[in-house]
Amino acid sequence: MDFLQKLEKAITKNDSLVCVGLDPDTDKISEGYKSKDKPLFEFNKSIIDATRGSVCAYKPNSAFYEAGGAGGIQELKDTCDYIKNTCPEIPIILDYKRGDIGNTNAKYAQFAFEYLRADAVTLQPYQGGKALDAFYGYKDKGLFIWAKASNEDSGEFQNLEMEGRPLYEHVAKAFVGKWNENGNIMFVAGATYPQELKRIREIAGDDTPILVPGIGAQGGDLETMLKAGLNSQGKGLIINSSRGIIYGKDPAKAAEELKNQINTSSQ
Ligand code: NUP
Repeated sequence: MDFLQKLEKAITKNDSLVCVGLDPDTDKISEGYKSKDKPLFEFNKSIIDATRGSVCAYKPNSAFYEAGGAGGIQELKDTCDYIKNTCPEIPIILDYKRGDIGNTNAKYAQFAFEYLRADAVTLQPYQGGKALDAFYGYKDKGLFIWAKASNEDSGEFQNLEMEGRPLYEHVAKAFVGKWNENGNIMFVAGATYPQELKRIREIAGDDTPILVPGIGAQGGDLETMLKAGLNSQGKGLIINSSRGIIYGKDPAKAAEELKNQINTSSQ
């Protein structure tokens, strides 16, 4: 089963477009976890146990694990293995944002897909589509091109006008067309820029999922984002929340509430 099929099945099974971001911060997790041998992994286990029936994907961001050195990488591996063992139907999107020259990309792809067994990764488009060849070789995996970032001032380069349209539109057009031979290219677009999200949806068409971070802690408006990004069937979005769910008093309830809010608004 390829990534898109797996995602579709998870969306249907849990009736959910929610992606929980597994971004455990050693400064933020409670004392009870800090004293454990593998604090990030133990924290993640509790989040996964609480939310696996409410999500369509998990998105660990590699930065939160790399920060801890070798131990952190081990906890990322343990987290991916735990998802594979306890809810193999839920795809893992490794938020990785890699992109380099060809032979280096081959190593990034090997780490994500062969060592961690992630189902999808996020990638940088800046080095051009051809350089990502090593990733295209993994035809069953999902490749999320980071088209429009959620951060303040992400337009500094991404919205620069060239040949009559902003850079992020060139990125979306090239990756959904020229570089999408295997039909596994998707996009990342921040909830904080609904107009840009709308344009990316128009360019990407109905069949391309868009991963949307930026609601919850970053303050993106859910309703506006849904209006801008849903496809004509009221689907096509993977809606991420990390801090807004994992640090709440009751992550299970927070994930369910987000799922229900999305489902109510997208009908
Ligand atoms: O444009 C982006 N904005 C963004 O926040 C692209 C991303 N991949 N992210 C990631 O989504 C970010 O690095 C973090 O892992 C998650 C958002 O987390 P939160 O703001 O919901 O806590």
